[in-house]
Amino acid sequence: MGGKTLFSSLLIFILVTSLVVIFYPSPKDGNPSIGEGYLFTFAQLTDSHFSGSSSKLEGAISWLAERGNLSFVVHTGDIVDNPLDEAAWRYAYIYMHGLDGKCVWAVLAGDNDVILSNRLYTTNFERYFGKSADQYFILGGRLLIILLGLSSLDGRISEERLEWMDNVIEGHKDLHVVICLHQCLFSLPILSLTSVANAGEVFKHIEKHGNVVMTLSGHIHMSWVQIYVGGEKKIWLTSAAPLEREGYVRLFDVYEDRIEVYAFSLLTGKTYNGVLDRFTIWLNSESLDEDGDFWSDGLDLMPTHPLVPNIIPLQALVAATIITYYLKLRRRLRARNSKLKCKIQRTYRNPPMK
Ligand SMILES: [Ca+2]
Repeated sequence: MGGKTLFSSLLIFILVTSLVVIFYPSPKDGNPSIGEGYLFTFAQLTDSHFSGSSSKLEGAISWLAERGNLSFVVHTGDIVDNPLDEAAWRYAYIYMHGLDGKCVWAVLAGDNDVILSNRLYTTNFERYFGKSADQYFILGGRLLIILLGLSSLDGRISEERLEWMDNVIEGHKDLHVVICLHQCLFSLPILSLTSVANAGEVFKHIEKHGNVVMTLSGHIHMSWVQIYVGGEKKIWLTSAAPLEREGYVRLFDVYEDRIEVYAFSLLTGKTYNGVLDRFTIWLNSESLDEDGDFWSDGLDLMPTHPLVPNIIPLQALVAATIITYYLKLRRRLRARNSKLKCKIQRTYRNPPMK
């Protein structure tokens, strides 16, 4: 087998395995049907990032308002693109109030809502959505939802606010806790600067409690899931794709024993079935490897994907084998060519006697 063929085989293998990973099918298709133990549904929108008006936000809110079983809607920040855009704030207010009488709802501040050119502008956010950066809601006697809005230039959550959070959680020990904040608590290698600046401090506070199950964020404009293992219980750290791009709306069906997470876009009519869009959080799970890929949750790059990261060492192993085989083959061919050359030279120096 020639070198070109070997490398072609390697590229094909990497391409095929990568495609298998990307298009790995969800265990279920379409919206989940409501099963036994179902309690209620809540929704998350994030990063609508609009100037002037937004048919995407208006459409998403209208669609949510028509759903009969929705308990709560949270917008996790960057509802507008510019904190000084008065028209955008007026429309944001009108759109969100479309949920009045339908369900409880809340908006928390993101960096685009309150920061412009490295200056803090909270006036419009406070005028249209309230002064307090921190709020909490109790849903169906099951969930405690805590909102930590962005209120400083560096996005840090102060010790005082974290102590407030501790007291709220301490007062609701019987509830499962969901913390909403614009920036993520996890950091990705190329997006490490986008997480909460003092995430370590926040985790120290969260770890004091055994009932925090999930965090909801936006900001990085992509769906992602990581599981933080620490304290008494693991915590699902999630971010949702932005509303501004495809009209992404994330939904959470809450059951007695689990939360089914999925997503839909009214704009494209698309149901999102990827492993980062659709997954199940078991509220009292004892498992240390939720996706069964032999990587424990705390180390797993994608803890909802049963092939990742297994597929990465497999690709590396196949690549290393092919490269080793190619190098050995090349060395052998060179040795053979060298012997042949010597033989020809000897033949030339000692021509056969006539
Ligand atoms: Ca795993």
